[in-house]
Amino acid sequence: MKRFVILQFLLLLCFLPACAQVKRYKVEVVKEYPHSTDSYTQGLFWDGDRLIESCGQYGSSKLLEVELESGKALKEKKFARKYFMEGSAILNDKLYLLTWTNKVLFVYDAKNFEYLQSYSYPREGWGLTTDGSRLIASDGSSSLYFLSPELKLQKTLNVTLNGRAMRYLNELEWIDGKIWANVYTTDIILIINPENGKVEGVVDCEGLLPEHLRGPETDVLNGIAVDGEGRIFLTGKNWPRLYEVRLKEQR
Ligand SMILES: [Ca+2]
Repeated sequence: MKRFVILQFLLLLCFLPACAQVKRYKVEVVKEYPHSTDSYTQGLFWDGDRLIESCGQYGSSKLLEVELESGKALKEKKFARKYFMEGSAILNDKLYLLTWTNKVLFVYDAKNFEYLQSYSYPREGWGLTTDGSRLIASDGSSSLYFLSPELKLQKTLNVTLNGRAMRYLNELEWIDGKIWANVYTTDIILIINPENGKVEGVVDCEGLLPEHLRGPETDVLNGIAVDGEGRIFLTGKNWPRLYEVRLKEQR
């Protein structure tokens, strides 16, 4: 699948110059921080001055509050082996945490990670973010699902680039009125218009984690977070680094 997805993107990128409304970006590293190679990143976001990360895999799924400068966990909640945790987001002081195929979404107290409740969840859980009033979830397809805080489906958004459905949408982040989405198995992040689902920008992060920092455990780019000052942070599954980046538009 990986080869097919990359090929799909290479083809699309070739045609992008003819499509003026889709902007192309690369990323420039502003600053780098340590990131735990034991963290299979599925969700990453800021809650005020707290950096929150949810991590997957059976047997090592966890929810973390991370100290940016050291990469160390300030708070950690581990989960039973049967759960594979996915994306997470905080809305109205509640932390929502998706599971991949367990068909359940857990809700915790945002401050102390104490369990509050759970909802049955009909889709696969991949990425999660919020626009401040609704949750926005991905499930690995080209659709994004807008949910009320009580998990009622309010809108389904089909994401397209030049008219073609963009599958494998993964970790999400609401940045400046747009939805940013990692595309699973690629170094690509899409910037999506939340009204019509059109991709307005393609961010190529190839080379962000240099070869000499890659090991056998290093997995794909996944993890986008923006802080209150608009600084953007990216990492990947089991990456040894978390990067603050800025976009560089390609002409
Ligand atoms: Ca995120």
